This record gives sequence, structure tokens and C-alpha cells, in this order.
Amino acid sequence: MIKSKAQKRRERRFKLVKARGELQSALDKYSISLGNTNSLGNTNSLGFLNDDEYIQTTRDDDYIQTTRDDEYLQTTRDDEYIQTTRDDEYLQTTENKESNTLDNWSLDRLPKNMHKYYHQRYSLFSLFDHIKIDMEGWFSVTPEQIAIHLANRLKGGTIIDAFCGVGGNTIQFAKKCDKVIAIDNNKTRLECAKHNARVYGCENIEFIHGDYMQLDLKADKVFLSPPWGGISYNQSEFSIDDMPIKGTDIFNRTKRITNDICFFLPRNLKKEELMFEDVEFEETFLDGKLKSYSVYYGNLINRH
Ligand code: MGP
Ligand code: SAH
Repeated sequence: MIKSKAQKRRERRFKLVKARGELQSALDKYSISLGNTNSLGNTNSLGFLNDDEYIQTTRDDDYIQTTRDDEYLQTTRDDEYIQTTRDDEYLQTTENKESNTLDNWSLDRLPKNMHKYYHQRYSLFSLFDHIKIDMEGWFSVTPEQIAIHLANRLKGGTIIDAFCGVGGNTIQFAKKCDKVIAIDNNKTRLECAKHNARVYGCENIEFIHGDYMQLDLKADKVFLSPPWGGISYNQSEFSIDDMPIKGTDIFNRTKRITNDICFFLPRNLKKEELMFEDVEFEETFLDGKLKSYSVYYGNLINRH
């Protein structure tokens, strides 16, 4: 039977209501209270994006997210997480300290839809066995070979890694630049990045726990690898202004610091949205597979 658009829409709404119910139970369980239920973009917000397909709320270090088709519900608070996947086939709650650890990962500590990252662990970090990483770190860290390539393109001077996560890029920048200023607004991931930088023997890094969009910093160049909106970012056409922090706002904010900017973005980006000025798009491949785009501005553009 072919479903009409209206029918698909009704079904989606139904799923969303269900996802919202699950989200609320998760919030209740952890006594997380939400403020405004309609706005997005603020902390303490629960909102809808993209035709009701997407709910996201962020409260300081808490992170709650559901995406299209109920595939993914995640809450993280002090390293505790609850996650449900499609059809509720999987529900995991981690409360005891041991399973909250950021190392000693094994497949059974990850939901099925994230097993692929575990299989790629040594391409994420060649020293993976000594690394600390959390759930969001798993799906957002830049694989080491790509991070090395980016560091070669951005080498020298002082660089800001505005959204440093668990440090995949920071570590490689530290090897090729004089100084790295590494920022993350999530304490757990910032601690992972500090630990991981020590594992790789890097010392020329200043770590800052804070909101990049609020900080007033000076540097020669800025690398931007913001949250794309969860692991389902490539289910539909990707717009930089649908990211949890609008891509246009990130770019404009960064222009106050420097013209030499590199934006790390999904392979399904809309190029026309990035043409703020003269720009170079570079496809980033790993093992023959297109992973992402690196988008360069200013003197970072390769003009040869
Ligand atoms: P992916 O598409 O989730 O994985 O992410 P893969 O292996 O290409 O899976 P497939 O099933 O699509 O074949 C690819 C890469 O994009 C990751 O390794 C990260 O480097 C990067 N990446 C993914 N996400 C969701 C984010 C994000 O939110 N922010 C940033 N900065 N990078 C991300
Ligand atoms: N390049 C990183 C991955 C970055 S993922 C790596 O290789 O490990 C994006 C990161 O941005 C997440 O860790 C998230 O906590 C952080 N983040 C989100 N909003 C932020 C903000 N306003 N300021 C700084 N960091 C932020």
C-alpha cells in the first residue's frame, strides 16, 4: 500500500508524541526539569525542528535528544545515560560507577546502532586502548588520519579548536601548531580530551571549559567541528542552520577572531549555504569512503 504524505505525516507525529513521552519519563527519572517547551536554541529548551522530526534539549551538561522515527533517545547527565532505539528493542540505563567509566569499552556497552564506531576504534585513535571517550565522543570524534590531514593543512601559529570534544583534532593540531586553545562546554568530554592529549604526549594546549559562542579569544585560525545534531544527521538533507548551534551564527562569531577558518561538516551539506565568501570545499575520505567535508576560508584556502 502506498502511503499518502498526510498519512506519513500523521504517523510521524504519532511517533514523535511517543518519543516525547519517553523523553519526559527519562527526564522525570533523573529529576531534570525543563523550562520552555517550544523554543530551540536556548539552554533549558525542548523544541521541534524540521517539521516536527526532531526534539532536542540541552541543559548545561545534560544532553537529551530524539531523532526521526524514534531511532535514538539519549540522555547524558554526569556520565549516566539512558538510550532507547527503534521499536524499544534496546533500553539501557547506566547508573553504577563501573559502567559509567569512560574507558574499558566493549561492544555490549554500546547500543546496536553505535557498534560501527567500536569496530572503527583504532582508526579513531591508534592508541585507542589508552583513550577515554563518552557516548557523544564515540559518534563525533574525527578519525585520526583525517585529523592528521587537517592539522597539516592548518599547521603553524595559534589555533582555536572551538568544539574540541574528546580531542581527536586537538591532539593532531598540538603536533603541528605552536599552541592550541581547546574549548568544550561539556566537562566530561573536556576531561577526556585532557587525558587523551596526555596519552599522545601533547603539552602545548590550553583547555577551556565554556561556551565558544560567548568567549572572547584571539588566535591566528579557528577550526570548527560543532555538533551536527546526532547520529541521524544524514537521514535528510542537511542544513547548517538546523545544527544545535546555527552554522551561520558560528561563522559570524568566528569572523570576529579571524578570516582563517575551517568548518568540518557532513558529507550531505548544501554547498550554497557555505558560500559566505571565497571558499574551498575538500572531500575527506577514509578507506575510500567519503566521511565529511572540510570547508576552508581566508588564507587556509589552497590556491595552487
Ligand atoms: P558517521 O556518518 O556517523 O559514520 O560519521 P560513518 O562511519 O561514515 O557511518 P555510515 O553508517 O554513514 O557509513 C562520520 C564521521 O563524521 C565521524 O567519524 C565523525 O568524524 C564525524 N561526525 C559525525 N557526527 C555525528 C558528528 C558531529 O555531530 N559533529 C562532528 N564535529 N563530527 C561528527
Ligand atoms: N572534533 C571533536 C569532536 C567535536 S563534537 C573530536 O575530534 O573529538 C562537538 C563538541 O562540541 C561536543 O563535544 C560538544 O560538547 C561541544 N559543544 C557543543 N556546544 C558547544 C559550545 N557552545 N561551546 C563549546 N563546545 C560546545
